[in-house]
Amino acid sequence: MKKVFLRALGTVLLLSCAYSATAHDLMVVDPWVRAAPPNAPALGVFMGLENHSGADRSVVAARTTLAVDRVELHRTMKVGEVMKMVPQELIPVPAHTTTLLKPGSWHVMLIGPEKVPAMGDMVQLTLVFDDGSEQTVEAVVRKGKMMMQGHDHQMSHE
Ligand SMILES: [Cu+2]
Repeated sequence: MKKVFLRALGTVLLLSCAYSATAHDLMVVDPWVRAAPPNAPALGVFMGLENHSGADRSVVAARTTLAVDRVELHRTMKVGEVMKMVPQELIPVPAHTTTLLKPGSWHVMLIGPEKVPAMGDMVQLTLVFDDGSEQTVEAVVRKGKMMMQGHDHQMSHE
């Protein structure tokens, strides 16, 4: 009798875990688009991705309501001797960690905007995750911080 109860309890716990995983265990924090000149060929989108769940997640695609040629997942990394933006299949967000999308690192790239949005405009961005879930956020257009330390330091280093 006790065994049956425990098994039932286990099922309930499993179900509740599965259920909570579909809620917002993955939080998008402070999404923003780097302000760019009107003729910019591409726009960088940055944010924090907080995974509060015990499951590894990844961003596998992104789309926007802004008129653009395409949206790509990028990572700025060293290729040979130079820093380059390299298209990525996914942006990993391991369990219980935060992946920071920031200048000089991971980012979403909006390529070929028909019209570059102005400072203060909101750009709607939908992130698609590997489990099929999606999240839509409004990213504000603002000036990119001049990063004197951290990643951009490496860029000017070599
Ligand atoms: Cu890029």
